[in-house]
Amino acid sequence: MMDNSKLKVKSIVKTLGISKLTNRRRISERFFFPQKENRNFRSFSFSFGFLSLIIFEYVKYSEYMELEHFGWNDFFQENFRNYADQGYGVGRVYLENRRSFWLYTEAGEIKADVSGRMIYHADSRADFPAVGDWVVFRLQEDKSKAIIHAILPRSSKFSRKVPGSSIEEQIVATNIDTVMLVSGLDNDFNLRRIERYLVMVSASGAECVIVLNKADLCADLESRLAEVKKIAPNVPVIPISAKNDEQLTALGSYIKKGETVALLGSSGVGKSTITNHLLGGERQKVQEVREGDDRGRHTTTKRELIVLPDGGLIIDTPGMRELQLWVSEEGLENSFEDIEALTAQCFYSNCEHNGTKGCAIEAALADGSLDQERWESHNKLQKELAFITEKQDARAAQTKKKDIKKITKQFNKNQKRW
Ligand SMILES: Nc1nc2c(ncn2[C@@H]2O[C@H](COP(=O)(O)OP(=O)(O)OP(=O)(O)O)[C@@H](O)[C@H]2O)c(=O)[nH]1
Ligand SMILES: [Mg+2]
Ligand SMILES: [Zn+2]
Repeated sequence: MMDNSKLKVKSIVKTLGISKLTNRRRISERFFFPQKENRNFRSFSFSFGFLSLIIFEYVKYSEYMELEHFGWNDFFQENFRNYADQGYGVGRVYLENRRSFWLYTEAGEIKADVSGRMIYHADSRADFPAVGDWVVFRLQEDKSKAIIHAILPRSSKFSRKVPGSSIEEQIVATNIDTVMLVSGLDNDFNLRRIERYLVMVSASGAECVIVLNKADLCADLESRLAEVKKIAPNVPVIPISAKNDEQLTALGSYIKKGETVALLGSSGVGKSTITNHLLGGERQKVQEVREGDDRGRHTTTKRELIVLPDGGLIIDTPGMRELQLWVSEEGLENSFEDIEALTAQCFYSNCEHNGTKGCAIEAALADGSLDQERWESHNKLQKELAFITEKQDARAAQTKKKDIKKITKQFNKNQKRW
């Protein structure tokens, strides 16, 4: 008598059609001349294939899920394809400290340094990774550290000129979907500074939302809102008080799963307070602003990319003391569409808006439809932009010269070898 388990095995084997595999003659028939009788085997193959496909898709999906958690999408996937074929790993920079980088990867968080080759080829600090970047790396043999070999193309970047006299780009954050431009509704409120930020955000390639924080300290919210809407007619403006959780829900629709939001704005406006409330804890250090000037103490000292419980990503940044442009002419035009439209109406196409006949700008200033301060702010930014562009061009020419020198040197070296 067969025991129970043997019977079970036999019935499974029969169902799957495996028993027929023992018959050699039938094997060739089954594979090369499929007939009615091997229907069981075919159904097994089909089920097996189908199951494998499901498992494969699941594994693939769960991998993507991991990276998507940090903002991975088709754009980066497409740019990573070649590296993936060569066995590289990919991770997102969430913190930077003196040329060391911390990455979110599928296998967890890891510290990384840039490769010697990357250092050799870098012309400026913009050629190094920044917070928000997706970087291509290889793990060191002991797996304790990663070496960054390349930066994947950026979908957006917010840059400024480095503080001081040096003409160099500093990347504040990259691969941002939305910039939340935070401004205080207390004594810190400054329309001209918002204008400057708007030019820079417009050049970054990210969407923009203006967050007017500390509404609890503002006596005339309506007129403040009207003033901001006038200089940024196409940008959503959200008044909140970060200390009030209920009001923070107004930001919810701009913080989407797998998307990155960067909080930018002066020191003390409440960026870290907002971050903490969205996180539901006291993660970021927050400090009282100094008495008298409301300018804070630069409490946050490092940019950091943080994963929120709802799946969104947020970059908390330190308030910037110097905010000098590093943009193209386009950034300025986009943020001053009203002035662009007026300029197009001037009688002379090369109108200098200086007592010229038929000048639409002067007419608008006279009837009050264009604020004198906004006009002056535009001119100041335009001048700054012209200065920067000139310096950038000079620098680019210098770099080109350096490159040619490098290539010539290499060429001469090779010639000698021959
Ligand atoms: N009254 C009021 N105070 C606020 C509000 N939001 C933030 N604060 C206070 O403003 C101060 C500065 O807030 P932070 O969050 O540290 O400002 P920050 O923008 O991160 O500043 P940095 O890190 O220096 O760039 C703290 O004392 C906060 O408690 C608000 O909505 N209302
Ligand atoms: Mg802060
Ligand atoms: Zn004119």
